[in-house]
Amino acid sequence: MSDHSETTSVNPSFLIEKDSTSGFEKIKLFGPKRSSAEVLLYGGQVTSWKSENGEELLFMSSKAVFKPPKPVRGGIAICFPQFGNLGSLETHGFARSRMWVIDPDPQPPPTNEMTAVDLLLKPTNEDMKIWPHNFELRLRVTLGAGKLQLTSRVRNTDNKPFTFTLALHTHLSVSDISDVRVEGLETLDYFDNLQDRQRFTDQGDSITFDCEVDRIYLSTPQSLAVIDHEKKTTFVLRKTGFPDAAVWNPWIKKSKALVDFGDDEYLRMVCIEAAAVEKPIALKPGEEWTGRQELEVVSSNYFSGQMDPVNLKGKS
Ligand code: TA6
Repeated sequence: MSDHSETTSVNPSFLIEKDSTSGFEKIKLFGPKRSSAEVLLYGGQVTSWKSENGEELLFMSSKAVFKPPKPVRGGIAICFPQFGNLGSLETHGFARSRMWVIDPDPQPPPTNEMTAVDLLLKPTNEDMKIWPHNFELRLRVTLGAGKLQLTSRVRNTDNKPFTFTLALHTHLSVSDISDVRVEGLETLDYFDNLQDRQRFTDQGDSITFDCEVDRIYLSTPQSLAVIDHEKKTTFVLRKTGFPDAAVWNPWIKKSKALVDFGDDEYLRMVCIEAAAVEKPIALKPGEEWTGRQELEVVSSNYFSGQMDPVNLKGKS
């Protein structure tokens, strides 16, 4: 996101700024050293996560469009109440193209040196026409040393049950997709969006990329790893409440077809997303569901090979 912004108000742990390029209000969280995170009130979307040395860790397309109701291409978007395009709603639901508010009733601030902001989305009357269920969707974005946590909570505030699917559409910045490996999904079943969402079993070693990959892995482990060989860094994704995980790289042809995506930007990004898709989450009136995704960036030699269940089998 652009650096030209006007500060509109300051909270002890975060800043609310208006980004003069996009015109959207954004919240900026500050962490140790030069680490930071930015979240747009539009879509409740994380658009930046910087490491302690100030390096941007998330991918944002240089062609992203900041014009509602178009979703913003990149960062971490919330796909709710529908992930994908199988239901009656727009692809990935409407939460990422609505204006959120700062939660007027936030949870207590985090301890252990972390800073957080709590956001809230409730349906408008228009939303109720397309998805006739009353809900409160909360997102807590927490920044710590080398870590970014997103905690999503869905409460059924209606008088009838509803079901939903949800994913945290996470775009990681990588140095070269042909030198990236995803570990932790080996031997699992997945839906392949490139083959009419048919179900397959992964036969491979870790996932590498030499063509478009668009899969939803099912019943996955809580910890996954994205290893960037060139940078010698690994993103560790730890999730709770999210049984599935989506993996996507558009590769050459799809990149050229997406108007809000640079033709060669597929080289520098990969999506890995905590998701609840195969089994929609059902909530009775008054019930609340929580799903959390934590991203941590560590040096690669710490993780390489440790996520592969084949290797793990030999380990106690
Ligand atoms: O998360 C992967 C995916 O579902 C892919 O199917 C691809 O369509 C991607 O999302 C793009 O979604 P978006 O609506 O952000 O263009």
